Amino acid sequence: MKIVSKSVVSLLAGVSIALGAISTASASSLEDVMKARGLTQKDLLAAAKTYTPTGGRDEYLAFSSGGQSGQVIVYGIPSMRILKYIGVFTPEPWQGYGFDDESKKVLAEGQVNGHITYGDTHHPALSETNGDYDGQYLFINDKANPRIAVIDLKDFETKQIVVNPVFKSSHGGAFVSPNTDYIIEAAQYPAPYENKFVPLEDFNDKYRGGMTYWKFDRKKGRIDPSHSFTVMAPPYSQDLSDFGKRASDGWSFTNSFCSERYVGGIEKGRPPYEAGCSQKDTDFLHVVNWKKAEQLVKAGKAVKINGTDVLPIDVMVKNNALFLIPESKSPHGVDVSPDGKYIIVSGKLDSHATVYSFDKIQKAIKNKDFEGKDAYGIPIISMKSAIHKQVELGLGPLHTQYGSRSCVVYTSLYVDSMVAKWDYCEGKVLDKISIHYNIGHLVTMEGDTVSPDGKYLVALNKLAIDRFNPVGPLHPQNHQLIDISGDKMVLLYDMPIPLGEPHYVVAIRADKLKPIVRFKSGWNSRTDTRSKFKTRAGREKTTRTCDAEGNCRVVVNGTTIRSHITPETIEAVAGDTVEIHMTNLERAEDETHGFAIFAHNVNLSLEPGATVSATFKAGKEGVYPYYCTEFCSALHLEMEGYLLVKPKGYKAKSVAGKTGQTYGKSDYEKQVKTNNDTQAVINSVVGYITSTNYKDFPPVVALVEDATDQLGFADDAKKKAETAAAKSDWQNATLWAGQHWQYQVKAADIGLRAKTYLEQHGAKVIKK
Ligand code: K7E
Ligand code: CUA
Repeated sequence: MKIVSKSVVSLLAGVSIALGAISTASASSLEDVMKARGLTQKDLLAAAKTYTPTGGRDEYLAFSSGGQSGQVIVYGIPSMRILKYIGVFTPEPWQGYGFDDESKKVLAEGQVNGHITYGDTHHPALSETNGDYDGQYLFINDKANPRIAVIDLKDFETKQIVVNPVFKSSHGGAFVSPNTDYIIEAAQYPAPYENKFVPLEDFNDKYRGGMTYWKFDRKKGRIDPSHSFTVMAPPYSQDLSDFGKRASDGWSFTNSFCSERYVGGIEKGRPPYEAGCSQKDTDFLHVVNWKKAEQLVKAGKAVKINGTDVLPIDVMVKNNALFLIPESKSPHGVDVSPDGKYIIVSGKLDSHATVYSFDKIQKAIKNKDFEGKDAYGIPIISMKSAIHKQVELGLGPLHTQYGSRSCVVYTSLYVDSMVAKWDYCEGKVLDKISIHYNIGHLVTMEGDTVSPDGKYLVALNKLAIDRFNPVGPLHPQNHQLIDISGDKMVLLYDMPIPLGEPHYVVAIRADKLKPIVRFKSGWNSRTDTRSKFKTRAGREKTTRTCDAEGNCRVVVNGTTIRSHITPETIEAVAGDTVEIHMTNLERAEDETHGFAIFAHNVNLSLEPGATVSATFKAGKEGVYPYYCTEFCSALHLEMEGYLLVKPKGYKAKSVAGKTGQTYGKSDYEKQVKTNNDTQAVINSVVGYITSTNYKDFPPVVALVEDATDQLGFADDAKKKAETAAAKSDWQNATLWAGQHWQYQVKAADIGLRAKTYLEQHGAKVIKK
């Protein structure tokens, strides 16, 4: 290929250098590197199991709670490379989340008390079909301000946040029923359902716990609060939950701590919560027939509290829909086996894990084999009647995940800082591995579904202590990747998580996810509808209208495309409300533009196809530059403009534009020469691409479409240049010829990307 334009050469040089470097041999041998870095054969083997060469993909994607960051972290397994932070309960500037009007609405609908800007996320849950992940939706709870968020995995964006109408905190959520009919959210700290003051002396009578069953409308992809309901529970601190599946479908399980109903108050001389809440040897596992509860709500047996349906305890008891079973001291995890026949509960203050048999529970219910009732009249099934096995695992067992082989499970041991692999059918420990340090949850691949894959386990460790370079007193968390494909567990990799305390992670086979690469044109991604502010190329406009009281509104319908923002100036008068609606006209993969304005907290992310809005008050007169925040092209820095806020009553002196440079005929001719040379480069690239079977490569087809668009714009600019030249208007002729060249460069850049892709993916030349 003959490269003729110097500027194009420098612009495109990077591509060929990168290609040339691939074959350059490393200066040192593997042995040298091992010696220099002090690596063992075992390290190399671990590295080979996680290392993912450039362009490689992960087998699984993990969705991690972002803890107090109120976000979700997405990373690949086994590479442990972070791919995305999804803004959920907290504004996330890069994605424009909480900055554009569309996402502000999502956050506002999920608002508690008007000013909450964080969430304490604990448990992400993937949507399921027949108990298996289907890759469509992700849900996550906020413990601090009891809420559930819905994230659509088509675009990895938060679509909805619902606020629990009766709880004042929530922990045992989000977990989904096998067909995602419901998402459970259990309370944690008991509180009155009504939003008013109730003294702690009334704790036993007026404070309540409970389980909310949020109805999910899959067709709309949203939770339907009007068909959701809450099962009231005693003021025990409900903790984790899980839905029954297969054998136990229709039931759900929620454990609890502090069934002592202890109320602390050290400032009044009372022993603290931690003492009062761990005195009894057992707490209660709540067993709920949610399908029965659903019928009771439909039959009008619920009462309305704060506008939501609540099933009182006595209604649940009378209809055989709520039972308790004792469980070991301060339990934490509750995890239903893939076949639904067993429920494993661990007690933080007990060295055992307890395996309950669903079959035995049902028998006890049928035979009314109860050891008594609690203070609220709920029948208690005796532990003895419900237990399949109790297994001594080690200190501080918490959470359990299932493996691919039947009867094999993995349980985290918080106090021991270990993972125990054990057989819950036979009740014996198979293997243990040390982790670093103090593990909370753990995740195996698709480990909470009806068909776990096993393969890898990630230990979600609360403390990192000495594992990483020190970065001050606040340490990252440590997610450790463990190979569980063999009999012995093998530690492979430490990944620091520097964004809050993730409690739980779910991991799905990557090929189940089918995210889009661009939005339909003019898309409002938060409502999943065409935005009414969608603007086409050439239809950009700015209007200013005032009402009778003299309140004025500037409405901008603008667009972005490499490398300009239309309009390039926005004029307003001090005190105006400004509404900016930007449509990104790009169709090319990964061509996102940003839009930020000085001093107005306007910061948008415009993914290809998206229409995004910002409404703000232009309060003070002044000059406010705006620009594109994504390095989108060689002329990204020139993607700029001005918001001019004029003082009231300002009169312009002249309408003519000013410029610092004038151009003559020779400038125009020089530019035309450059353009012709560039066209030769483009023609040669186009010649190569069209000689191949490029249509077999969808990413290349998309690039070719994009390049064709750019060349269309180029033609338009060329005509404008020629019209100006015909009138000897060399100033405009030169500038439009320059614009012509801009489009050519973009087309050439895209063409070369396509060419590189074809060469690297073995495209065949099919015509000469
Ligand atoms: Cu931290 Cu599931 Cu909230 Cu256990 S939870 S660790
Ligand atoms: Cu668009 Cu930078």
